[in-house]
Amino acid sequence: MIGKEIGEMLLENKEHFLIPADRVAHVQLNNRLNHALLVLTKIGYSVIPVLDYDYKIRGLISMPLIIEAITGLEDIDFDKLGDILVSDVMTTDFAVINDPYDLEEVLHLLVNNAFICVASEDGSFTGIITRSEILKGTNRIAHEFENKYDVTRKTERLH
Ligand code: 2BA
Repeated sequence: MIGKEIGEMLLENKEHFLIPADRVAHVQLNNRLNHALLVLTKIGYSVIPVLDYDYKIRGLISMPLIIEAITGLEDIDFDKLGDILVSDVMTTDFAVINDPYDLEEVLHLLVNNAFICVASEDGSFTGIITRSEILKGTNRIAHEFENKYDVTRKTERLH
């Protein structure tokens, strides 16, 4: 469990953790791979969410998934980029949590994921929480904790 004081300090920044949906680059289920490749190349992120027509989160698409889909035994066939749909290639194995989210769960999930998708109960995409935003918050605590609290080491138990 996250300690009470540390947890409270982390939560002071809670509203900054979420990058809202309208600022998250994404593609749609029925986009072709050439469009996804263009978006990923232009924005510079390596993985982005895939949404459906109702703005629900359905998967993630990445450069390696795209390249793998057009790679044959001996060659890469770039002509296939215009034929294959994002929905055929995206991964559906990704971290998603419901809003309002539990900070402890977020911290656990970010150990193995660069970002977590956040959705409302009905699956509508709310945004993402990234490692950088959480690291900014923990960095602040590392610098400010002892300005706010008197910390004394507990005496070690004698065995
Ligand atoms: P990556 O694309 O693998 O990026 C890893 C880290 O590199 C990012 O960590 C960020 O610190 C930096 N970075 C990469 N491309 C950047 C860019 N165009 N502008 C600014 N910084 C960039 P985080 O910021 O913690 O992001 C973690 C992951 O969340 C990213 O992994 C990306 O997959 C996703 N992501 C973050 N912001 C996004 C956004 N606005 N739209 C879509 N996906 C986003």
